[in-house]
Amino acid sequence: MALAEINFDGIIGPSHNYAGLSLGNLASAANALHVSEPRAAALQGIEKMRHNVRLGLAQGIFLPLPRPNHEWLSDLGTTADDAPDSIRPAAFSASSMWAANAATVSPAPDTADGRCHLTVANLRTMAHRSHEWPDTLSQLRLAFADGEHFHVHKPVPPTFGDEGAANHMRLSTSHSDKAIEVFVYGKRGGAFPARQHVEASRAIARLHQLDPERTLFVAQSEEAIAAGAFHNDVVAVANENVLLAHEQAFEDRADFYASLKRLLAEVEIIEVPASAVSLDDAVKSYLFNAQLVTLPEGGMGLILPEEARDTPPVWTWLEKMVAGNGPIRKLFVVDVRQSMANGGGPACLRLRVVADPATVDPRFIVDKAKLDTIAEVVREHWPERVVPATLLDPDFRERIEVARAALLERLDLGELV
Ligand code: SUG
Repeated sequence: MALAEINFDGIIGPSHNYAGLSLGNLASAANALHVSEPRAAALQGIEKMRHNVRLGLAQGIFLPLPRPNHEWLSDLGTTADDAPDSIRPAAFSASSMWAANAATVSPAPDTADGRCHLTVANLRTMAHRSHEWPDTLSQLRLAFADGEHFHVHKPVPPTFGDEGAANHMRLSTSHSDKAIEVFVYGKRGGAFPARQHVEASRAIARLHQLDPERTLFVAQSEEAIAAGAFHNDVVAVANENVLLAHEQAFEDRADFYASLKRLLAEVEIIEVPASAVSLDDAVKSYLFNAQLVTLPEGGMGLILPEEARDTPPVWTWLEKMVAGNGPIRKLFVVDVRQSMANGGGPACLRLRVVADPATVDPRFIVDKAKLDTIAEVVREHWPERVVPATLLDPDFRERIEVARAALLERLDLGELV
């Protein structure tokens, strides 16, 4: 079986808007009620996927969820017409685009039964994200229906907040080797909520049948959460044997690094000192929300948002790093500004699954031609602009439902209606 890392990107949905829904996510707050551009947003996401396909990386997709979520509104005793202003934007949110929050993934080499385990995230901390999981679960159960190779779990009980792969890292000599799985949780974030609870992480490690000797639970630093790192992937990223992290990402970094070195002799820890890049610049630029990937020709590359190049201390540090003799050899810059304005960078937009692509439902795997098809549907159906009042318009509602249905039809994914 040929295991590969497949990046599943969430296609940015036609209802993409800026509603300022995520306390602790500074970009979401700063852009609240601004004009959004769903069509441009989705095309930016597709262009990022095209870029990665050109690099020779395996690429998958997840489809936008049904919005507005009529079932959720009905459970709340209301409808899209009558919903109070405090609820309506949450029912329309396109937040499932941030696929790094869809699930936590433990690939086959790490689990006792030799299957790849996925637990859908309950996302219980933010109202607009708390109703993603039932539709995400249906999609995961379709994409990874092959029970010989995958086990898709329902969410951990919502008492314990779980935000998926954004708070999980895997370190190993190569993707197909048994890895050290690292779960990063928040204790306190001061004014902001800690969205990942340690009990949720521990439950996932048990459900995924991980080896306790090779599983680490690491607290995120309070100062990182307070600075706007609402997920670990805003201050750290790992790929194979490399960990790239901000000096202030973890509460007890010495202890964490010592454990990693003990468990994985080949680990390379690249720490960005606060004296070179402040936490504020790390959060503003999303330097760590890059996709750190192994390139087919060897070496690793960082796929960064344009904001990283626009932040001088960050770019200076990055250029110096790639000029050295380290494992990260190349920098690539992509434009995902529409997603970034809601606090979602290149890494937020994708869920990494290490598996044999032949075992995944092929409708969720894309190549250049399929991306062209998706772009065609987006150009034809996705709205160009959305302002807060747009969500009140019944024609807009119909339009976004027709848009999603058109995409499902073109991709032969009618089951997801
Ligand atoms: O959960 N933003 C998302 C961004 C998620 C980023 N994901 C990772 N770091 N992996 C969030 O805060 C903003 C929606 C709004 O305000 O309209 C939002 O949900």
